[in-house]
Amino acid sequence: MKIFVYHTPELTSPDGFPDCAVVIDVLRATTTIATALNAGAEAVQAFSDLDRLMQASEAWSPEKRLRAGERGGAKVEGCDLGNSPLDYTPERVRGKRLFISTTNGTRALQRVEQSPLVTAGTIINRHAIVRYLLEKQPETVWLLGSGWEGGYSLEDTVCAGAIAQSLMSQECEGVEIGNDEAIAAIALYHQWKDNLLELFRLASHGQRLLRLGCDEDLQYCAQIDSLDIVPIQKEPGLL
Ligand code: 3SL
Repeated sequence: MKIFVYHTPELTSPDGFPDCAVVIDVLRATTTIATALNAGAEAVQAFSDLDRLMQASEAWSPEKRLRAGERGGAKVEGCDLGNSPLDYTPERVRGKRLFISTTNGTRALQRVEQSPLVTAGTIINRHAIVRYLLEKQPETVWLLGSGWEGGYSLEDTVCAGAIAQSLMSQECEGVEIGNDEAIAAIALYHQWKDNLLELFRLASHGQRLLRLGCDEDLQYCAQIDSLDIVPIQKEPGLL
C-alpha cells in the first residue's frame, strides 16, 4: 500500500485515480458526513453544485430528506441545515437522506468519485479509516485534503498525517510513503498530536469558524477516534 497525500483536489494529477481515495475535510464536511451516518442517516448524497442538490432532492419527500448547504462557513438560505456536525443528532437525521453541498469538501469528493474505493476521513474516525485501509489493502491510497478554495488547510494535512502515521506504525508489510507531502503531514501530526484543538484554532479556517462563533464545532472535530464509522461511497456521490 503506497500512501500519497494531496493538500487540495487541484494538486492531484488530472487523469489519474487511486485504488482508494480518502477525502478529508476536518473543518467540517467530512466530520459532518461521518456524524450524520453514525447518527443513522439513511445515506449522504454530496453535490458540489447547490442547484443540482435542490433538483435531485425534489424527488424525495420532505419528511425523508434533509438539505444541507454551506458557503463561506454559513448555512445556505433555503436549506434545513448548515454544516455544523453538532446539528446532526439522531433525532434530526435518523432514517433520512442527507443532500449536502459545502464550499470545498463536497468538491473534493467529486474529484475522486470515479475511484474504485472512496471514503470520507477525518480526525473523529481516524482509527476506523485506518482499519478499513488495512482490511482492503488498496495498492494506492490518496489522502486528499479539501483545502479552502484551492489553498492549503492545516487541519486536513494534520489529519492525513494522523492516518498515514497510524498506517506506517502497524506491524504490517508493504505500507509505503508515496510522496513528500505524506512525510510532511506525518511530521505535522507528530508536532501537534497532543494539541489538535489548539492547531485548529490557529488554522485560517479555524479562525474563520471562530469568528462565526463555532468553537464548539472545533472542539468536536478535534476528538480523535471518537466515532467508529467508515462512510463508504456506494455510487458516485452517494455514501
Ligand atoms: O469547505 C467546506 O466544505 C466546509 O467544510 C467549510 S465549513 O467548515 O462548513 O465552513
